Amino acid sequence: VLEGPAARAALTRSFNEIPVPDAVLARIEATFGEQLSPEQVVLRILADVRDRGDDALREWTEKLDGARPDALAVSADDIAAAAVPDDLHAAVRTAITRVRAFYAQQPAHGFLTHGPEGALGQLVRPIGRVGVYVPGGLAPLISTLIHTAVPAQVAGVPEIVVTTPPDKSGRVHPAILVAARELGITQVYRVGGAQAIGALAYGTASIPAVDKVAGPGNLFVVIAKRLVYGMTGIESLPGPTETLVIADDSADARYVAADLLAQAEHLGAEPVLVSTSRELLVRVQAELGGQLEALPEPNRGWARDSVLSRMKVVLAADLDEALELSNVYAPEHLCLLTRDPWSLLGRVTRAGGVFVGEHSMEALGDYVAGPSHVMPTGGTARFMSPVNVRDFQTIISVVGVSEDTLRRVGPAAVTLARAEGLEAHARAIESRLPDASREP
Ligand code: HSO
Ligand code: ZN
Repeated sequence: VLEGPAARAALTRSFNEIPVPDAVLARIEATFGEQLSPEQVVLRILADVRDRGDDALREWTEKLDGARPDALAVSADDIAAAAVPDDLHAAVRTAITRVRAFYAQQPAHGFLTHGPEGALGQLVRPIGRVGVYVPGGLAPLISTLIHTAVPAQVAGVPEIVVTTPPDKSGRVHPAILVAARELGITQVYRVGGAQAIGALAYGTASIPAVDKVAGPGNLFVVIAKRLVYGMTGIESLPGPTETLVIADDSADARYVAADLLAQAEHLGAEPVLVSTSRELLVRVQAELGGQLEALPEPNRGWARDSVLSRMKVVLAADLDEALELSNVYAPEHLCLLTRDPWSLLGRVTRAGGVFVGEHSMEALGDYVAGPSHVMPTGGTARFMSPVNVRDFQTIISVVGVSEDTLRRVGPAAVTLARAEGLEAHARAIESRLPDASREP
C-alpha cells in the first residue's frame, strides 16, 4: 500500500518511452530470432507492407497470427450470412442505438457570421474515408467496432474500412460481421497488428488507403499509428487499458473488487485503487482474492497477471488527495465509488471518462452506456480525448470580408507584411486599397 510522496511517484508516468513488458520482448526474440525493440519490429513491418502490399500482409498474418486466410477481404456473402444468437444480435442493436443517440447530442456544427464586416466562419466537413481497427486476438471486441464507427457515422463519414485480426482458422468473429452489417459497413479485412495500420496508411491492392485511422490496439498497433501519423490521420493512441477506482469507507468492497477485475482481465491492464479508508483496502483485498479464484480460465490468468504485476494500491489522506493523485495519473477510466460521488466531479481535471457511482460501472460503459469506450490511455488524457464526432471532421476556415473591413484593417496587414520583409504580400493588399488609406 502506497502513501504520500511514494504514491505520487508511483502514479507519475514517464513519457520518455512506452513501457515494454518482458513477455513482449520474449515473444519478439522467439519470432525474429534476435532482440529487436518493438519500434524496430514495427518499422520492418511497415516498410514491408509499403513495398510489397498484399503479399506482405499475408506473410505477416501467417507469421504473427498463425492464420492464412484465403482472401484478405471478407466477402459480401460472408457479411450477409453472418449469424449470432438472437440475444447477442439484439444486444448489438441496443449498443448501436445508444451510442448513436449519445453522439447525436454532440455539438459539431460550424458557423458563418454575416454582417457589415462581411463573413468569417468555419465550415465543418466529414473526413472522406476512415479506417477502424478492431482488436481481435484473445477477445474479439465487437463493441469496439460500434464505439469507433458510430461516432464516425454521426460525423457524416461516407466510407468506413474495418481491419481486424483473424482467428487461427483465418476467420473473423461472426458478431463483428453482424455489427458491421447493422452499421452498413461493407469493407472488412482480415488483418491485424502493425501490418493492418500499414495497409490503412499506404493502401495495398486489396485495402484502400484511408484519410484517418481510429481504434485501440496493442503496443505494436500504437507504435504503428505513431509512425504513420502524417501520412494519414490518427484519432489518438489508445493502448492497454487502465482503471483508477476512488473508494471511501462507504464503498461496497464487492463492487470495488469487481470493477478492478473487470478491467484487469484485459491483457496488460493496469488496475489502480485509491482509498481514503485502510479498512476498505483490507476488505477489497479479501474480495479480490475470492473473486479472482471464482473466474473461469483463461480470464483468471489474464486478470491475475494484471493484479500481480501491475496493480497499484494507494491509501490517500482524504478525497482531495485522492483526486489530486488521479489527476496526476490521468487514468483512462476514473470510477468514483464514494458516499457523494457527484460532489467530486468538479475536481476531476484529467481522465478519459468518469464513472459516477455504483450504478455506472465502467463495464457498462464498455458496451451500452453511450459514450465511446475508446478513451485515451497511458496518461495521454493530458492532451487527448475519447473518440468523438470531432475526430471525424475537419474544419475549413472561411474568409469573405467586406470592402469596408479591408479598408479598415488592410493597412495593418501591409505594415506586418513589410515587417516580415514580404513585399509581394504588402502589394497584394495595397493594390486593393484606395490611395487615401495607403501608407506613405
Ligand atoms: N475496457 C476496454 C474496452 C472494452 N471492454 C471492449 C470490453 N470490450 C478499454 O477501454
Ligand atoms: Zn473493458
